[in-house]
Parts: sequence; C-alpha cells; structure tokens
Amino acid sequence: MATRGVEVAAAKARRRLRHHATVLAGSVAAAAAEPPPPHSQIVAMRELFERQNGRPPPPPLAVADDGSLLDSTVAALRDGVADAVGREDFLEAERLHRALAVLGPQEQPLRFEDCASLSLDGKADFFAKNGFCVVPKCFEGAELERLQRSWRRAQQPAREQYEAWRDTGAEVDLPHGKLWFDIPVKTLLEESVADGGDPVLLQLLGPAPLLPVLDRIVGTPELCGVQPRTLAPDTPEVVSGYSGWHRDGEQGPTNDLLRSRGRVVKAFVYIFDVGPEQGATSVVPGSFRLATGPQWLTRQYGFGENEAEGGELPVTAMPNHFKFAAKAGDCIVFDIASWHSAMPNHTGLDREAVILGYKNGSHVGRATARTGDMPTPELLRELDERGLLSDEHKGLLREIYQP
Ligand SMILES: O=C(O)CCC(=O)C(=O)O
Repeated sequence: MATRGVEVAAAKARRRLRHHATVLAGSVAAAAAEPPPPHSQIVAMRELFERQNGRPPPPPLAVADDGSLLDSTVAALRDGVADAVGREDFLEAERLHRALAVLGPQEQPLRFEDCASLSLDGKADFFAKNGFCVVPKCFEGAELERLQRSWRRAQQPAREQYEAWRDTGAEVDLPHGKLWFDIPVKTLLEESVADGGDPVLLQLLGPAPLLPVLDRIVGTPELCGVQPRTLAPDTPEVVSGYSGWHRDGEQGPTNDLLRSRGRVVKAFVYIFDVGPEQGATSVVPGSFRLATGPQWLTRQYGFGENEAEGGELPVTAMPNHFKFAAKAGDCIVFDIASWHSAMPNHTGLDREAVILGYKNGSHVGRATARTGDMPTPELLRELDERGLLSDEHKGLLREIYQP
C-alpha cells in the first residue's frame, strides 16, 4: 500500500516536472496570433500564460544549489521527449530535446580558452553551435592605454551626473539605472576630436579584430546600438546581476519571426579587466536555439529593481552558463536570442565595457533591432570631413550615414 502511495506521488511529481519542462520549451507557435506584448516581457508572458491556461504560470524547473538540473528534472525532460514522440508531436519533442541539450548535464563546461585561440573558421563554427564566441585582444598595448585614458575623460561628466542623481536625486540626461550609467554616444565621439582627445575612441564602433568575425556570423553587419556602459558594484540595497537573465529583441512570440529576418548580435568589449566577481557578462551556450527566454526559470528583468517577477532561481544558479571574465580589450559576441545576464558585482570596482549591437544589413525589423543609442548623421559627417571615418566604419554606419 505504502509502495503504491510512493509510486502515485512519484508519477504526480513526474507529471508536474514534465509540465514545467513543456512551459520552458514554450508554445510559441500557438501564441503567434496574440497582440504584441506591452512594456514588460515578463508581465506580457505571464498574462499570456494566464489567458491561455486560466491560471498563473507554474514555478520553475528544479535546479540544485550548484546550478545543475536535478536528476528528476532531467528524467522528466527525457520522459517528455519520449511522450511527445509517442504522440507523434515531433515539434514538441524537438523543443524538449533542445532544452535538455542546453540545460541538462554537459560533459565539460565551456571555458574562455575553448574559443579564444580558434581560427576565424573555428570561431564561426563555435558560434554556430553555441550562439557566441570570444574575440580576444581587440585592443592591446599602447592603443589600449590610449583607449582607457580617453574613455575616462569622456566618462567623467557622465559619472558626475550619475553620482549626483544617486546622492541627491538630481535630474540627469543620461541612460542610467540604479547601478549603471552610459556615456552618451555624442559625448564619446565628440571627445575623440576634442582638444587633447583621441580618435582611438572611434575604433570602439567597430574594433578591427571583430570585423571579420562579424562578416562571418552576421553577414554584412550594420551597427545598431552603442552603449558605453559603467556598471557600479552592488550595494546592500541593490544586489545584481542588474539585468537578470533574459534574451533581447523578444517581443513574445514574434521573436522567431524577427530572427528569421537576419541575425542580430551584441558585442561586449571590456575597457578594463573584469574579474569573475565583477559583474561579468554571461551567456548560456546554445540557448539561442530555445523556443522561449529564461523568464520561467530565473528572477529576471530587474535591471536594478530586482522585481522577482519571473521564476525563483537566483542569477548565479543558471545551469551551464559561461561567465565572460576577461582582460581589458577582450570581446564576447553573442546572438541576442542567447539567454544572457550580468553577474553580481561584489568587488567594489566598476565594470566598464562598451556594448555594441550589429545586425544583418537586410534585417527588416529595423526598429526592434536597435539595441542602444546611435551617433547622429551630422556628427558622423563632421568626423568624415576630418578624415576620421574609415571605409569599414562607413560600411557599418551606412543605414544612417551616406557620404
Ligand atoms: O551588462 C550586461 O552584462 C548585460 C546587459 C544586457 O543584458 C543587455 O545588454 O541586454
């Protein structure tokens, strides 16, 4: 009798896990007819789930303290694949299988070295499989030192404004959140031609070692966002990863459609070294292929607010994530459909990086492909007239500037 009770409980638990797994794998196609979601992806996804299911979304998949999926979760995903195949629902089987491949046990976690020394072909293959690759030494030696010096000069006024806002609540004209601020792109580029300024800052729009990689993974790349970002350390009131796990450009179910119209990537170039506890940006290898974002799984989309709107998993417990702790001048580039987040910053030091967006030149969803601020055509003309824009840079900027 007791055994039977255990079996029933076990079967129930398996059903529950299978259900969560299905939610993770997501029913994007079924939702395609829904109107575009409002301001917040999470709110929209929750509402969508409730509308479709008549109840609030379930808790996330079961994950152990070390961030690995519990064996029972893995078993539930495997059962889910088998069930779906039995029902001849091969699309569902494939979705669950992908979730298992990305979140389930891995032979070895990926490391920086696995990608850093690869040839261009190797990087392209690595990207095709994992949705990201690293490009070390985009800046080094004397050029890096010049970049760091001029970045600091350009950053100073923005830092003063951000600190005044933080200390007194004074108004600021900057992209910023509780834990971060961006140097306005105009300021950054004006600094490149100011008295005592340095044109090396212009190289940030398209670092030379990154360009061949972009040609391979994006096609003909166009710049679609520049975010010269300083991420402050966590405070007792605001603990980070300030962004939480998410994917970009996901307007709910339309994401697949957008992606089918051309790849959009983000590149992070670190201006100063970033240690493992210093807010390092992180991605889940292979997650760009999953049908949904990670919102069921983790606390996310806080961007400094830490609203626990999504799942319960803390930022650091994401299974199989790759943490990009790296040297100044190193770069990571990832498909914006990859699940990504900043990690908490416990070091007391800022994390300083430029975040660049690039899209394929034929991308149709232009408005949604914007990932940040952009230089104005007037400023670009001025830089061009001074002979400071290379042909490569003009190529990256052709959507907004034609000489
Ligand atoms: O700053 C980071 O590491 C993450 C930023 C981010 O999530 C984003 O650019 O979408």
